Amino acid sequence: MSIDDELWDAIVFGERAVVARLVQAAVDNNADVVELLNVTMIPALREVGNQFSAGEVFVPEMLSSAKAMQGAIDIIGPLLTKSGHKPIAKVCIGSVQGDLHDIGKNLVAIMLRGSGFEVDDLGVDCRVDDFEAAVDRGAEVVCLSALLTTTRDAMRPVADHFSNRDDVKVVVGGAVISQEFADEIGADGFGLDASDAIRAVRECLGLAGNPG
Ligand code: B1M
Repeated sequence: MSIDDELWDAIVFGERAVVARLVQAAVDNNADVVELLNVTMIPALREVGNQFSAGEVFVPEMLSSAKAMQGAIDIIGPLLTKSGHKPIAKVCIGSVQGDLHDIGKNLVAIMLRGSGFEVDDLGVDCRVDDFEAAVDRGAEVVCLSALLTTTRDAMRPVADHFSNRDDVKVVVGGAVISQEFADEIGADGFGLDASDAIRAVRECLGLAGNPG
C-alpha cells in the first residue's frame, strides 16, 4: 500500500495517530506536502463528506476525520509559513456566524502567513462585530469562510458593513461560495481554494497576482 493510500484510509477512518505518523514520515522524507494535501488529504476528507451525504457515516465519524486532518495540518503548517519578513499587510479571517467548519479556513490562514501576510485568525462563528474589531486592530482585508448553504448568507451583512469603507476589502470563499455569489453580495474578491485566496487578497490590495 502506498503512503497516499494509507493516508487516504487513515483520514477516511479518522485514525488520528496513524495520520500524524504518516504525515510526519512524509515531512521527514522531504515529500511535497502541498501535493499530499491537495491530491490525497483534502479529497479524502471530501470522500467523508460524500459518505455523510449518502447516510453511510454520521457526524461523529466526520468529526474524527476532521480531527485527524487538523492534526496533520498542525504538522505541515510550519513548513508552509515563512517568517522573519516584514508583513505585506494585515488581514483577518474567520468562519462566518453559525459556521463551525474551520479546516479550510485554517489552511487559508496558513497559506496567507506563508505568503507574507500578518493574519488575525478570529476562529469560527464570527459576527460583524468580530470583524469590525479586527479592522480596528489594523486588518485591511476581511476574509470570510463558509461551508454551509445555511451560513453563507451570514457573509452578506459583513460585506454590507464594510461596503462604504474604501480602506477595507472583503474576500470570500469556501465550498458553497462562487464568484457569482461574491459579486451578488458586493465582496471585493473570491478565492476558490487556499492558493487562489492569496491571489484574491493580493489583487484587492492592488498587488500583482500570486508571487509564485
Ligand atoms: Co460538515 N458539512 N457539517 N462537518 N463537513 C459539510 C460542509 C457537507 C458538505 C457534508 C455533506 O453533507 N456532504 C455539509 C454541508 C452541506 C451544505 O450546506 N451544502 C455539512 C453539514 C451538513 C454539516 C452539519 C450541518 C451536520 C450536522 O450536524 N447534521 C454540521 C454543521 C455544523 C456547523 O458548522 N454549524 C457539520 C459539522 C461538521 C463537523 C464538526 C463534524 C466537521 C467540521 C470540523 C472542523 O472543521 N473543525 C465537518 C466536516 C469535516 C465536513 C466535511 C466532511 C469536510 C470539510 C473540510 O474540512 N474540507 C464537509 C464535506 C466537504 O467538504 N465535501 C462537510 C476540507 C477543507 C480543506 O476544504 O473547507 O472546502 P474546505 O476549504 C477549502 C476551500 O473551500 C477554500 O479553500 C480551502 C482549501 O482548499 N476556502 C476558502 C475555504 N475558506 C475559504 C476562504 C477564502 C478562500 C477560499 O477566502 C477568504
